[in-house]
Parts: sequence; structure tokens; C-alpha cells
Amino acid sequence: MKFREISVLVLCLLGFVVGAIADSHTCPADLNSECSHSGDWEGDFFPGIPKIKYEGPTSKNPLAYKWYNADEEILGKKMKDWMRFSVAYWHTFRGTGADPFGAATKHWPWEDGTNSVAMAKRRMRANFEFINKLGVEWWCFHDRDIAPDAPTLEETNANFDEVVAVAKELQGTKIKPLWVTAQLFMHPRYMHGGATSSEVGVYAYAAAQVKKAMEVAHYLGAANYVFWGGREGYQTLLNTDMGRELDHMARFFQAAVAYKKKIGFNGTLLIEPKPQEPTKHQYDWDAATSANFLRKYGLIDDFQLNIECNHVTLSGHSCHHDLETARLNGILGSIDANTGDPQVGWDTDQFMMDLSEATMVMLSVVRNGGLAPGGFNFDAKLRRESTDVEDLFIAHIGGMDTLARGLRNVAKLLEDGSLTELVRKRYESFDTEIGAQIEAGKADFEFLEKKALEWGEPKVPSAKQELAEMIFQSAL
Ligand code: XLS
Ligand code: NI
Ligand code: NI
Repeated sequence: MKFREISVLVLCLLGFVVGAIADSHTCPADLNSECSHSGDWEGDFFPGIPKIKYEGPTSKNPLAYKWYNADEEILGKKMKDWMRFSVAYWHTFRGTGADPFGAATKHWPWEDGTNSVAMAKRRMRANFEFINKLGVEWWCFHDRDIAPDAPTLEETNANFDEVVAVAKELQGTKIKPLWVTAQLFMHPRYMHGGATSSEVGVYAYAAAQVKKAMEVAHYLGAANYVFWGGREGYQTLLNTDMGRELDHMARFFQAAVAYKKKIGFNGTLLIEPKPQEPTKHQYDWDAATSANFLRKYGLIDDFQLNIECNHVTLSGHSCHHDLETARLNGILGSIDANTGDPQVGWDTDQFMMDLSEATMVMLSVVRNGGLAPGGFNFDAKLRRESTDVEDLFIAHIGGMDTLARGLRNVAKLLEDGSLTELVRKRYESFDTEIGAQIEAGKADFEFLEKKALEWGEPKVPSAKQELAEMIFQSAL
């Protein structure tokens, strides 16, 4: 074909493609399009993706639940009430796949490449279409994820209000934030921290930002409010007054408690521990460190913990360990359901797909009687190389199914009873008169010495670890 013929053919083909795109219901990346107006928007950011339904374990459909059946009762509660799954706005709608070595890999069709308020509103509509299709009732966000920063605090708050109004409308009556948080780590002003910054002006700015985010949380009916202190820590102790910074952080939290009461916000305040990244050392290292901090400053009754599994493994524990530590301290509030890579040393924020880990997580959740008003927030992102829109659904479905299957496994373990029995038997020597005396704090050293002399060398039975592991595995 000659050049002219080829051009005509290409033009025809292009016309066909453009026509097909215009015909499809994908919201065009055009700020003046109908999608930009909340009133007339009907939503079709995910054409071809149906409402995700439960099809049972034999289903091969990647866009269906195999284990998560929202209304099915397990251990006396509906699955959806055990799980309270939440979509994390920052990963699902602001994650681009960029990493320190490479540019963005995800180019969602609704994004126009701007960080404008109009784009923020359109993105919010994509968020709610996603949530509705997934069939969950919760979402989580940082203030700056959903609306752009502006040169002044007043303008930034105005942007925030504009997008929040759209979110409020789209939430309807069924969907609410599981939690809201203020982003006190991205902007350069927070390079030394927010509540622990060496600069009083930054402390005040952080307080103003949290105050506003708490008001928004209250307005949107959030169940919780989270503090993740990404930069509340230090890079070196040589330039740091750690005592003073910890005192400041406590004052900040005390002010948050007072403000929560003042505005009548009933959500739980949560601290999310993490050992490091981006700081070398973050003050809320792990559950035990956070519990100690809360007790020292008289905040233990006002805060619970949001345990993130990938953070826990960074601190050298298993997720199960920190869930149990929080639970035993009465402060297991919520979970950021993600997982790290066993061979990679940072917060890779992967969806939890490991059944064994999910079952242990659910063991703690069941022992805790559930997480409400907390829940499971997917603080997890697609891999950089996963670039299809449907991958967003597949990832969430996989994460939900894994935890749902974990819950089913826990039910099996509890019904079978042999693991509970193994543990009971292991401690049965304390189910005696002397054991009861010890546990009641009524056995002093002289009394115990008398018993030791009387009993002679104690018999020490097997711990039965392999048997415990065998029973556990048989429930998976
Ligand atoms: C980062 C944290 C963060 C919090 C919310 O590692 O997990 O995403 O969950 O600020
Ligand atoms: Ni994290
Ligand atoms: Ni998190």
C-alpha cells in the first residue's frame, strides 16, 4: 500500500478505536467530562468487572470469593463482622508503582496526571465504585491522599473540605472510614518529625493538621483515628533529646484525647507501631514498646493499637506475637493486613496470601472476640509489575479470601479441640491447690522452698511442639 492508503487506513482504525472508547463507559481522562460533576455521575471506572460474589472453594473465577462469604456465620458471628475489611486509599488509588529506582508503572484510565481538586473528586468516585463492587463497607485514608496540599493551611483545608463533601455523599449510609489519619511525614516541614520535631512551629502545624483530620473523621463517621509516627523517631541519638521528644509526643496525644472529647468523636484512637523506615528508630517500635509508652504517660485507657503485620516482622517478631502482646495488654484495636517478603528486609506491603500466617492472625482475632470497632485495613499494594486494573480487584479478593479461610481454619481448630487441649495439659500442674496459690500471688519464697524440698527433683514433660504444629497444619 502507498503512504496515502496506509494513512487512510490508520485514520479509520483510529476513528474506530476512539469511537469504541467513547462508547464504553470508562470515565474519560478529561476534567470537563461528565464524570467531574458529582450530581450526574453514575460511575463506570471498572467496566467489565462485576460485583464480586461468593462462589465457593471450587470456583476458578479470579473475580469471585472462594472463602469469604460475608453473611455466613462462623463461630457465632457473620464473616463480615469478624473481618470489617477496609480499602486503603493511599495504596489502591495513589499507588503508582514508582520506587527509588524507577518511575510509575500504573496508568489508570481515570487519572489525568494532575494533582488537582477535580482529579481528587473523580478519583474518589473510582474509590467508591471499587468499594461497592468489592462489597466492603470500610475505607481508610490520610488527609493528603484524598485532597491536594496547597501553599497555606487555610487553602489546604479548603481543598480537603471540598473532596470530603464528595466522599460524604458517595459513602451513603453503608460505607464509612474504618479510620482516618493525618499524613505527618511526606512534606519537608516534617523532616524532623511532627509531634517530636525540634521546631515548635512544626509541632503546632502538626497539631492543626490532626485537629482538622479528627474533625473530618467525626464528620464522615469514622470508627477510629490512627497515628502512625513515620518520622516520630530519630536518625542518631547524638543530636536528639529523646526524653524531651517522647514527652512532646505524649503531650500531643493528650491534646488529641482532649480534642476528641471536645468534638464528641466516639472513634477509638489507635497508635500504629513500626520499628523503623523512614526513621532509623521509630518511637512506637512494637506493641510492647507502645504499651509501655501509653502506660507511662497515663494514656493506656485512651488508646489501642493498630498492628501492621509487615511492621511487626520488621521489628523481629511474628505478626502473631504482636497481636498476642496487644491482646494481652487489652489494646488490640485493629490490624493493617499486609505481609512482608521473607527474603526482603523492608515494608513491602504485600497482600497477605499465606494461609498459615492468616490462620495465626485469626486465632488472635477470635481470642480477642473480634476487632470492632477496628477491622482489617489492607495496607497493601500491588507489585510494581502488576499493572492491570483488574489486578486491584484480584489482590483484594486474594487478601480477603486468605483471611476468611484463616477464620474457617480457626473454627476447625477450635471445634477439633486438640490444640486447646494440648495447651491446657501443658499447664495442668498449675491447676492444683499450690498452682492456684501461686497464681493468686499467695505463695512466698519460703513456702515454695518448703515445697521444692518436699517434692524433690521435678519431672519435666515434653512440650510437644511438633504435635502442636501437626495439629495446626491439619486444619489448614
Ligand atoms: C507505613 C504505614 C502507614 C500507616 C498510615 O508504613 O503502614 O501506611 O498505616 O499512616
Ligand atoms: Ni506500613
Ligand atoms: Ni499501616
